[in-house]
Amino acid sequence: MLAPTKDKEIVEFTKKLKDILDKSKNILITGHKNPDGDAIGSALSIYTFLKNLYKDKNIKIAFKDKVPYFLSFLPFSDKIEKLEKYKDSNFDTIIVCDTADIKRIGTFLPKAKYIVEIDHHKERKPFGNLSLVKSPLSSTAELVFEVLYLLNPDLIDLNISYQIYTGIYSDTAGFSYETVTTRTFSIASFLLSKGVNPRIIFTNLYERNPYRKLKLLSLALSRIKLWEDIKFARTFILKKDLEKYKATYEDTEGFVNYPRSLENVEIAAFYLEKDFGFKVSLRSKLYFDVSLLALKFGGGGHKHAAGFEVNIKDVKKLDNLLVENIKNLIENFSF
Ligand SMILES: [Mn+2]
Repeated sequence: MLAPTKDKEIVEFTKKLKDILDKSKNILITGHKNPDGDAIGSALSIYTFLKNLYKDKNIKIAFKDKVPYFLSFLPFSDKIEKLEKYKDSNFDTIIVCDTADIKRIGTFLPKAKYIVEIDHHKERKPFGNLSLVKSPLSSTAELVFEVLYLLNPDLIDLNISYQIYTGIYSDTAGFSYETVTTRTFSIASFLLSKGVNPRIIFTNLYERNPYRKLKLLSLALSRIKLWEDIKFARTFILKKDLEKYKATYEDTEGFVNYPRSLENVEIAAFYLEKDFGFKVSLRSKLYFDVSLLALKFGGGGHKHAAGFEVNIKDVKKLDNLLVENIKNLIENFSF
């Protein structure tokens, strides 16, 4: 049997959260825009748990954007609504998962007496009146698991196990980051004991690519540019490419991993053209902290995965800006 965490902060938070939830009639669970496996997995697991715990409360789950196709296999993903629907609503409690800054919600948050944050990002702008933040930590889903397990381990069913496992798995690229600890594996082991089939999760996350995505990927691969001196590689996708293949933004998910996979590359970027300019995803392989690079452009994230948005419309200009900033960081941090 897995022992519940003894972490004082988590234990204290869980007590306060239980208090708030007991008093709440209307509860909303949400997370950041363009939601990933961790945001959706964390939020869905809380939703499912609270539905198991309270039969008489009004519990909703909503995001700014729709659930990406590779997460639609998750139990109750069909319950996820658009946040827009609740913009004039009043909730007793809103729980926000995996969100470092209220701006990352992507839209207005409805009114609430209590705003609860659960997150694992290092650089944050706190916005809630009750928060639990642990960093470094594999995922928000791991933190949510600790809280739910403290609340009542018997309520963690197979549905919740799938939701949590997916959150941890996708935020660690399949348990491959150094944020993965022996505790992460103990939790994964507990989830497997509930009946999770890891193959189902892997296949849904990574082996449901639409044909158009691979066409788009071949274009992205053909555009990889490498700066050997600073171990940097990047690629990009433009709006007109998406139009050509009738693809959407979510079809570019994971593209940044290809320039990173090059031998001798430490830092990788993927530029995705948007109306305002480019959304830039950053990745590092071993030692470079891309969250520092993202911060220079008003973004953020983690050591190995970060991002920012910029209103530059020219790829070359963006290249030059990134190269210059990487060079500066390398000097400062002795690469
Ligand atoms: Mn996360």
